[in-house]
Amino acid sequence: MSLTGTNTFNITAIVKHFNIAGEIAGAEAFGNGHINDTFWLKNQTSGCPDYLLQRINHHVFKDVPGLIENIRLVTAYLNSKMPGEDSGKSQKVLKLIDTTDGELFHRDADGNYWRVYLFLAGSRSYDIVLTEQQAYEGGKAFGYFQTLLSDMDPQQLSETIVDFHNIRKRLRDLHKAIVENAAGRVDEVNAEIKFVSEREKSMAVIYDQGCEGLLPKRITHNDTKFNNILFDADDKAECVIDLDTVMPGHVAYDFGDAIRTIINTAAEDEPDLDKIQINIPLFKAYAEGYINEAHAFLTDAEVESLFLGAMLLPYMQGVRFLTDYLQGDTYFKTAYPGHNVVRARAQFKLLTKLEEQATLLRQIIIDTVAAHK
Ligand code: ADP
Ligand code: GN1
Ligand code: MG
Repeated sequence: MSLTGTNTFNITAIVKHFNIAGEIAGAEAFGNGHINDTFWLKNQTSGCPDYLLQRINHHVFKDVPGLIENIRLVTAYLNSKMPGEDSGKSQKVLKLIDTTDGELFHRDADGNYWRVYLFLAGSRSYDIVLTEQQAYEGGKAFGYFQTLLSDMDPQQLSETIVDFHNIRKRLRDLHKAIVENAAGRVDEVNAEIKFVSEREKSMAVIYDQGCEGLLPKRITHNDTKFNNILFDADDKAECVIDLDTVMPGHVAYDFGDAIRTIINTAAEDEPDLDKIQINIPLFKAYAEGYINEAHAFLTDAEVESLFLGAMLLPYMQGVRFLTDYLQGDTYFKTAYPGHNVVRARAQFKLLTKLEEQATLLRQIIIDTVAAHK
């Protein structure tokens, strides 16, 4: 087996634990995810599929068996609701491969957790959205995903990361990181800390409305970064991936995180802040795709919350990157020492741009929903 960028893991030994068809020719480090380690397993036996091997980050996901059980339940539910391919509406559902012990993950002697998915051949994901069609398709994909899960009981799923989108908790974590100053970096980020403080009160609305029972908890994806959708060769959304955070949540978070990664003309970690502009046609296209699918189940309060989600998610993501920077880069994978603060600054610049266009963005959502009444 040829191993490219696979680090020190004994991939050959790990792969033996899974019920894989054919012979794997090699493994290659794959994808741009910030959390898990992903490897593309290439099959050398004709007629047998490729696979995707992942080491699940168990420092981030403390209960891996619970996480895998969530994915098993959600993928089974999606499969039971997905119409046949001839309906023209079908998307693919991620397929977990079982182990020779009949489990859906393998724990190795070093305590690492591994899982294998069927590799969706010929698909691609986008870190930066290029066309309105991609944005529209992305909106449809996440809207459809939520729609299919809208009558599944959220109580069935465990919280794979507690308080994941709780902005009050994220701000408490930031304040603690400032006080502790573990990496000695606080003095470098006074401007960013001020930016965060100025917006603290206005950003808690969704969380507070959720606590008051004004916004329903549904089964949501919670990591709707655009590269968590796979597209086919015709740029049709083929599959929603990265299901580790599928758990009870609010739709505004999914809307906001997708917008965060769609509307930005530059990369999430763009160091040149002048390159960070917003692309409003892509916002409109995503909103149309999403609302076309989801309008039937959204409450009025949820519709109102979508705009707030679009403002909150870049803010919360900036807070998370900043906190990780202050704590010494222990959560997100980084490529260089200042990576997390560059990411935080890029998110705050994006938020500034969104604030400038707030009235227009809110109106686009209102108009899109009104078209369905
Ligand atoms: P992370 O949690 O680290 O972001 P993901 O599950 O999103 O990990 O996977 C990382 C990347 O691997 C994705 O962005 C996508 O490009 C690719 N990928 C994930 N699942 C599949 C799959 N089943 N088939 C093909 N490519 C995939
Ligand atoms: C992480 O795993 P990935 O790269 O799709 C993170 C998201 C962040 C994102 C920022 C479990 O997503 O919450 O929004 O990085 N996932 C987790 O790029 O923390
Ligand atoms: Mg991902």
